[in-house]
Amino acid sequence: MTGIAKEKYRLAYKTPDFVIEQIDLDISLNETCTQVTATSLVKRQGDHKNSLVLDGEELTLISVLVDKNAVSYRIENNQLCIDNVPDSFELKIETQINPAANSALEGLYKSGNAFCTQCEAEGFRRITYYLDRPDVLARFTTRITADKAAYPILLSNGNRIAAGDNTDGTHWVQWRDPFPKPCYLFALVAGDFDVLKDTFTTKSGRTVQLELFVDKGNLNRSYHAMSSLKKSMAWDEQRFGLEYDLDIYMIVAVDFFNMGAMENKGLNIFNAKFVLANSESATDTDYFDIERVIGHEYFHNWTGNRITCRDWFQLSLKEGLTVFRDQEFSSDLGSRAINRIRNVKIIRGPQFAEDAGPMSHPIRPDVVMEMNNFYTLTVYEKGSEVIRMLHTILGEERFQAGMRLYVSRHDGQAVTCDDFVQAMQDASGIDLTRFRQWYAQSGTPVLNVTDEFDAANQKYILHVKQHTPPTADQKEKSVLHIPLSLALYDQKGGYLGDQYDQVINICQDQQSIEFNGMTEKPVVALLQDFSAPVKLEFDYADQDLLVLMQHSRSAFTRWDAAQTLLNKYIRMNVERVRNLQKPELPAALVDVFAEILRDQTLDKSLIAEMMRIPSETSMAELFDEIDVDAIHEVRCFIEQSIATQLHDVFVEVYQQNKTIQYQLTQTDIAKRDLVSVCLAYIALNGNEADQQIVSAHFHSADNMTDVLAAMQAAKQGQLPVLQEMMHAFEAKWQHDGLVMDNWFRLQATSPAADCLDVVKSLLKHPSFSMQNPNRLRALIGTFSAANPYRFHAIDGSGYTFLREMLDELNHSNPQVASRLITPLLQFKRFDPTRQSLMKQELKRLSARPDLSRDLFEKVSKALAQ
Ligand code: B3K
Ligand code: ZN
Repeated sequence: MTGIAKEKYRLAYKTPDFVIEQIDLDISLNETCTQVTATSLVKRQGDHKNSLVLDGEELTLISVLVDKNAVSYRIENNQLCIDNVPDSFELKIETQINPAANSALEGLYKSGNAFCTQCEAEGFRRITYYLDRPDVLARFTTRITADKAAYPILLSNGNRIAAGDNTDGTHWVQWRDPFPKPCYLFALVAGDFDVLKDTFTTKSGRTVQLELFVDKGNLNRSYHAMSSLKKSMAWDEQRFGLEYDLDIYMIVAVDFFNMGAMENKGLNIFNAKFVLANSESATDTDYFDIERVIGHEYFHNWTGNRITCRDWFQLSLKEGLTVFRDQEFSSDLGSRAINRIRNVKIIRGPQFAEDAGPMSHPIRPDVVMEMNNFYTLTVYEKGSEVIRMLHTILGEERFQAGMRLYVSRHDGQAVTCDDFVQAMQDASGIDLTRFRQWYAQSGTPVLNVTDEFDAANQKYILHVKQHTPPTADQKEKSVLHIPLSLALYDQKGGYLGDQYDQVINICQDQQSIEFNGMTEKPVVALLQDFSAPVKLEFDYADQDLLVLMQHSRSAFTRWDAAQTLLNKYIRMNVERVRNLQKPELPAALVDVFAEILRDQTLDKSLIAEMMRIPSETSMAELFDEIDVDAIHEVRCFIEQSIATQLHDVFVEVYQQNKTIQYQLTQTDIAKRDLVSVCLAYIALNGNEADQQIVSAHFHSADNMTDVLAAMQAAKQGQLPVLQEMMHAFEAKWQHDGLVMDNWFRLQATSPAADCLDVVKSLLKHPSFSMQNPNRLRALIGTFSAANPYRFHAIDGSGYTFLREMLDELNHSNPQVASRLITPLLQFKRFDPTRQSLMKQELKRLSARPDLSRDLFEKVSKALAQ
């Protein structure tokens, strides 16, 4: 294994022995030999004689000076140790690095022709020796020198304070960031870009320069990102009262990036996927995601940058809160219900799976080997659910008072999740003692609810029990504070009033709730808006679910009732298929779908969401042991039954909603969403006329959403027209990797028997590259995570393929490898044959003496189960 795989514990936190208050970086860029000189003011903290110990990886050390004098030092386990340093001194360190050889995309690296950096979590140590921890806050100046012709634009954090030309064809720019920051927020970019400029006037009247840098020729794809940035800045002022603080805000889009984007102070670096869009090349979902991610990184300026994490175990302090903020941003600007539905799907699907697997951890983990492994759905998405519960318990007004207190108390500090909850408690006066357990406990709690109707006394009683099953990391679980939102309806779906629409605080393992004045047994909508990230067990009668689906006041509840009803039939049919019986679907269920489809009062995106059958991966979460074949068969059966029985309705709704000319409006986005769903069902029938509709949709499309809807439909229905569409698409877009990702994804999710062979052959496609994380995710990631039917082929070929890919990526990009491995880690959920095939591949990986720390942590946890 490379490096030392040592576990770090949250409770072992110690304040740093030294602080660095000021660092001046002088960086002379060169592809293979970049010179870095770091001059820092170092101060001893507290009464001790400890040596100065700095982190550094993949560095060539040239010299170390303390107060301008050469000193002796040691390099031990990737750390530079200097003994007997003064209490306060100037430290000057010269190092060399090789950005061209940096395929891990951490630290300073080349993305195409540009230089860029990624320092979170622990990448700054690949630039220079430093106290690479988030609780050391320094003021940075950065002087960059580079060849002027190749790199006319040189960027870093803060304000540009000086620049000049040298006689050797190089030039330099110096930047100063006035805000003290941890080194993970440092950034540097050098390259030749097109730039889109704009300004934003803050609520106090300051003008901020906005600059968006994209690859040459991409300016026509940058406008949406800029308008998203301005919307984010305005929204944060309106909803949270938070104003931007520097005079300039820059965003750079790069092609090679391990994640979505990075919130470096004043200089965000983005995966181009979350910047570039025009109607021809981007889907409605791409547009939405760009706005969301631009918002997310911008919101970090306060929740992350001005107030940061004391240590990396506190990651959810900034990520959970910032995801909550970006979700609220999307909901305030668009449809709250649709946003909620999509976010809840992520929690109930992959997050619940993570919590049930070998990597299960609390939103504030206790033990970490490789920090990059903890940028998880649990820390981000469940973390945001925890913030959302606080919001539900406190209400908007008190929550905002809590935010104001948090900001005023901790601005400029590196703090903990406890500090955040304390501010919420102090501002609201609400005791959050039990609530804090959400930070400490992993796993998915189960809320078991039963009801009782006492006609004689006109009482309706709900009995609620909570428990959290043990997880891989934690056997003992305790009681949580769970906000349970519920509402009562009468048997015909009439709303019984606000007094029966409430949030109940469940704080004990068993609790009963009584409602008086009930002349008939009501229908209860439980866990409205998914008020807590829990699994709900309640034995709903079909009839009650139908009432909620058709009459609930909440769009979310309508969708949720439809899901619950579908889930009942999914469970039942998987059982039937396993017992070699034919699957079946009651006619009444299909009738309800017909009614939903025709309902003119419903939001069209809501109809689309209600008509979508859960994916095979989310269906899997309904079962302890996953039977991929039965699940596939049942899903196909349900889709096919609805497609056949409602064929004419789909055609009718398709025709009514097809948009003519592309417009990025809520109404048209919803229409295209519904049209895509209809088209997929139409393709499942696949007769001559249906194929004609799909083909015409493709050829008449003036935007990427419609193009892909046609291709997706043709793929799902395995229509002959698919070939021609795929060729046309490839011919048109092969020069554009981002757009081609859609093409790779389509083939990676094919239900066809030769899917894996096709995926393997695509590894050699000219648009594919093993170096580009977007391509890797689109082809290999999609095949293994989103095509369970083919990935889990009983001959183990899918597993071997993924392991071979991981073998290759282990060295070149361990972070991406560690993301791609997820489906293999879940082996315990499968039948014995598949389990042993999957384990065999994991064992092969674990036998490698050079396994990266990233993969080692996951593989060893999985095998230890
Ligand atoms: N903070 C970064 C993620 C860094 C991931 C490091 N492996 C992006 C974000 O959450 O906004
Ligand atoms: Zn974030």
